[in-house]
Amino acid sequence: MSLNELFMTTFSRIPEKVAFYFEGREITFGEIERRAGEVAASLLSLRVEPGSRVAVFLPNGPDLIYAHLGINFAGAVRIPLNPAYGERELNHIFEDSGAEVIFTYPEYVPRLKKLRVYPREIIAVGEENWVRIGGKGIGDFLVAGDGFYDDEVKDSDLAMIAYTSGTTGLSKGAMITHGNLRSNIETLVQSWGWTENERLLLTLPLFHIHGLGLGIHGVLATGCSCILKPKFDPEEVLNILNRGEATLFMGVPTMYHRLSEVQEPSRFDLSRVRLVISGSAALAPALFHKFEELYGHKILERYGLTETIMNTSNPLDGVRKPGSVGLPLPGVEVRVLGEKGDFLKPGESGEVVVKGPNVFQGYLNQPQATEAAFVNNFFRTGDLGFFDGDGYLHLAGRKSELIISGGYNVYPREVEEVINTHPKVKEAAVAGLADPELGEKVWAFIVPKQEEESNQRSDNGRLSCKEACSTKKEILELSELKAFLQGQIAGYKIPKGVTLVSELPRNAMGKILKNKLKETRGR
Ligand code: MLC
Ligand code: AMP
Repeated sequence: MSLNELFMTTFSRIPEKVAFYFEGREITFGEIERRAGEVAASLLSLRVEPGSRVAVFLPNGPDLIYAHLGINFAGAVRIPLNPAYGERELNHIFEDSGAEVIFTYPEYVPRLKKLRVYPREIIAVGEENWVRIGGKGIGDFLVAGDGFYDDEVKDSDLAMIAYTSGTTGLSKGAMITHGNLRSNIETLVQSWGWTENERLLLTLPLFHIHGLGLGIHGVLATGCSCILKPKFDPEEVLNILNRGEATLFMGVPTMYHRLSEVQEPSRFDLSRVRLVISGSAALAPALFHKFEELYGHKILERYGLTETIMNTSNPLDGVRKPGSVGLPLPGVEVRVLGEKGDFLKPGESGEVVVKGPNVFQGYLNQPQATEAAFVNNFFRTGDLGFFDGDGYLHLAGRKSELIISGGYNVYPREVEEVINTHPKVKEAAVAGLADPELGEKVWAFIVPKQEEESNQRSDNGRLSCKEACSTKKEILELSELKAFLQGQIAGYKIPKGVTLVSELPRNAMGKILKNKLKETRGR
């Protein structure tokens, strides 16, 4: 059964029921089916073939949902994009994916038209109508298509290409099938006791697997209702939960941190909430305990990746262990691999590898990276961890330098490459520093070009390099660097701080010693 068929069973069962409450609007399952059918029929009239790639560059809201579903209903492959992406990210994704069509808001169109590469058809999604801006001029996009969906789509067909930050400095498109997404959401619905009677409060961004593959897909698979928000606001979330309007909440640890830091948390009674779930980054045991103390809920932590959707989860009914990401989900094989390629025993640490119907098909246009990502049909997550004696997985770091800031992944190389193009920068290294709210924050260590001048001047007995580097504001202001990066890369990748250094510490092989750099920040 494809994802389309799974969702169609909900639409035909409860067409009158409200699926989404969004900014004062109520959208029924029947309305979603009608709007998605229209989008699908309209895409076909633009000669979008099954398997073609179509991007969605929209913020949270019903339009994003109609676009995503409509693309799959047409048999095409959707590419979710963060509206915060800058020129560099977008040029690469359009070039790599060959996306033919893009759904976006009219106000984003000028940004797209400035890019080196963009899709042949831009669909400007307006309140009244959806306008097609393409090679053949401007016209109405939507045609009637009630009830239309491509019922020939199979489990093995691609449903989504989700771009994940890449170690090489450019993101990679993870190819995810209908079967990957369908099997995973069915498993999660079972594991978390998620039924039609639930009401989900969803404040996650809908362009990542967490908000989309769990949140939206969960609503469409179960037929539960969802209060959907444009963004996360801790007071608003607590007020909604306090009023008993939602029974289920899912978020990243930064959200739970903010929920635990509000003034007078005793104002809020969360006893009518059934379940709160955390993932995308490590939930500190101290936060698990604090949240339980304040609100009486043991947060259920689970673990996933864009490439595999969800792998493990703490149990609904059994023990939820703080500091552990729980047990492998039914049907998902999770093992820990040793240095020699052998599977390790409980208590032994190695790389976490995953096999199952949830595992993606590889990276688009990247046969080498795909080959390197698998060993004996197991996907190498790059996460390090071990199983305890009860079969619970504990994560303990990563093989790569990946930074996870507030649940968003940032690869240092990508940020370094852009910083290195700044005229005042000689060389830059980016690392993650521990942060109580974000988990890790992006930080840049920069050797400024001026330093060479300073060195020369110090030869003449004037300003020494040490002095020049310590008066960093004179050389490169953080605000100057931020302004330079803005528009090129998404805001969450922009360093929260800069430390100017006279050189980057390296080992004998010339590799930058990031841990040593982090120590220079004294953290
Ligand atoms: C926003 N900003 C961040 C940031 N989020 N900076 C660092 N790290 C982050 N996570 C910056 C913005 O660029 C902006 O900067 C400023 O903060 C305010 O932006 P905002 O949009 O108002 O931020 P806020 O609402 O506070 O966002 C915090 C957050 C958000 C925690 C709500 O980051 C978030 O929704 N995170 C969830 C990410 C997620 O869904 N990950 C799932 C990946 S899938 P400026 O300078 O421009 O003002 C995955 C698999 C799995 O990992 O297992 O789930
Ligand atoms: P992404 O590529 O954005 O899908 O992020 C996937 C990464 O998020 C994983 O490889 C992990 O490093 C991290 N992650 C997801 N869930 C958890 C969790 N519960 N605890 C720790 N790390 C997590």
